[in-house]
Amino acid sequence: MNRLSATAFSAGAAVWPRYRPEEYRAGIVHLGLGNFARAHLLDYTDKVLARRGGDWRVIGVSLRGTAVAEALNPQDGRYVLIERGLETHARVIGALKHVIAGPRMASCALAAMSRPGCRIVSITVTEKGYGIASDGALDRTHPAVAADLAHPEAPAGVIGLIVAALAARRAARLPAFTVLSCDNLSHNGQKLRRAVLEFADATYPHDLAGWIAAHATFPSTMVDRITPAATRDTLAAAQQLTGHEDIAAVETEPFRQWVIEDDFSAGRPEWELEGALFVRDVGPYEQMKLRMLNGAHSMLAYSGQLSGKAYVRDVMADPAHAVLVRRHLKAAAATVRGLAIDLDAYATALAERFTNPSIAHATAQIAMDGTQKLPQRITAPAMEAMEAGSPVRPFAFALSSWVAYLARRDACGAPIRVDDPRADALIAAVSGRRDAATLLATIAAACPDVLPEAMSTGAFGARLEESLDAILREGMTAVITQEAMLDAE
Ligand code: CS2
Repeated sequence: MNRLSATAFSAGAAVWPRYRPEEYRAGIVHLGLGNFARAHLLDYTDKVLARRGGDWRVIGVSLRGTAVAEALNPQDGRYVLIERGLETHARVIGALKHVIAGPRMASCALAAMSRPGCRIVSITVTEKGYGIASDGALDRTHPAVAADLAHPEAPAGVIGLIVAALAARRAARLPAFTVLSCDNLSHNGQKLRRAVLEFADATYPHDLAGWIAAHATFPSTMVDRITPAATRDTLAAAQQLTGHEDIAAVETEPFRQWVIEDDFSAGRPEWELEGALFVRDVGPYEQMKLRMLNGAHSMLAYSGQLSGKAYVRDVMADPAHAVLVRRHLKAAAATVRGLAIDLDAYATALAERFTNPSIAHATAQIAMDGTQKLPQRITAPAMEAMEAGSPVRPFAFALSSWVAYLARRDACGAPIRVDDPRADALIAAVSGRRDAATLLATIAAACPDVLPEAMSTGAFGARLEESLDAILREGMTAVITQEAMLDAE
C-alpha cells in the first residue's frame, strides 16, 4: 500500500484538496503539532486556503520527539482528518507544509520563526508546556524556562524560542509576528505576553521587551474540538477512506469552535470564512468553555476512572453519572458572566457531544495533568460560586474525585503515580495517609493553587471531606448513585 503524499492519486471516499497546496508558501509556524492542532488550526486554515489561497501554509514544530516528522514529512505534510458523528466524513489536509521535529531541531525551528514570511507563531503545547505559573508570571522553575534562561541564545522551550526569534527579527529589521496561544488556559494570550516580556527583560539588552511590547501582539483565543488520541482503528479507517497508508491520520468530532481576539500584528488568514468568531474580548467565551466543557470533563474523567469507565461515552451511558455531568454543567454555567448565549442550550449540546458513540475519548487522557487544568476549570468557578452563594456541591464532588484518584493504590498498597508534572509532590502528599481529612490537608499544602485555604477549610472544606470520605469508604460507584439522587445544594 502506498503512503499518502502530495502526488498520491485521489481514491476512497475522502475529499482531496481542491486547491494546489504547493503553490502557497508558509506564513504560520505552529509549535506543538499534536492531534488537536491537526484537527483545529490546520482544518480551518486548509479550508480558507481552498477558498482564498494565500501564503498561509503551516510549518509544524514538535521538539519532544521525531515521530511526528517521521510520520508527516514522507507524506509531504498530508494527512486525513476523519470527522465522526452520525456520519463519517474524511478530508485530506493540504495546509501543512512540513514538520520540524526532535530535540536537536530547535535551531531549525528558530530559523523558521525568524524568516520574513513567518507572520504568526501559533501554539498548542498543553497547559504544562509553557512555563507560566497559574497567576500568569514566568515560572522560572519550569525545566524549559530554566534551561533557556541559562542559554537564551540556544533556546528549546516555547517562551525562549519566541523571545529569540523576535530578537532576531528586530536585529534584521523584520516585523514582529503575532503569537497565538491555542491552549486551554484562561487569558492565554495575555499570560503568554507577560511571561515573554519577563523573559526578554531578564535575558536581552537594548530593551527587547519594550520592542516586543510595542510590536508583537498576543491575542487570546478559545479553542474547542474534542479530539481523542489516534488508535490502530484510526489508521485502518484512514487506509480505507483514502486508499493509502496514512500514519498521521486524526479522528475528531464534527463540532468545532474558535473565538479569537482580532489583534494581529502582521495579517492573518480569513478564518472567519470558516466560522471563526473574531471578538474584542475572549474572556467570557473562555470562561464558558473552560468551566463548562473542560470542568465537566475533568469531573467525569476522575469519577469515571474510579468507576471503571474507560471513555467519556461510557460515563454518559450510565444514567446516574450522566445526571452528575448535567448537574456540573449547570453549576458551572451559573458562574459564567457577560455572554449573550443560551447556556442551557450550550449545556445540552455539550452533553450530546460527550455522548457521541463514535468518539472514543479516554477518561485517562483527560485525567492527565490535573494540577495544570483544575485551577481554571474547577477552582476559579468554585471560589466564585462560594462567594455568590450558588451551588458548590458539584465542584466539591469534582475535587474530591481528583483527590481520590491521586490516592489510588496498586496491589501492594503503594500509591499509583499519576501523569502530572507535579507527580512527585502528589505522591509525597498521598503516601501513607489514607483518611480524608489528612489527605485533603496534605494535598492543599502541596497544591494551594488547586485547593486554596478558602476551599480546604470552612463549609466547602467540610463538604469536600465528607465527599472524599464517602468515596474512600463506599467506592465511587455507590457515591455516584447517591449524589445523583440529590439536588445540587
Ligand atoms: C479535555 C480537552 O483532555 C482534556 O483535558 O478536557 O482536551 C477537551 O477535549 C478539549 O478542550 C475540547 O475542546
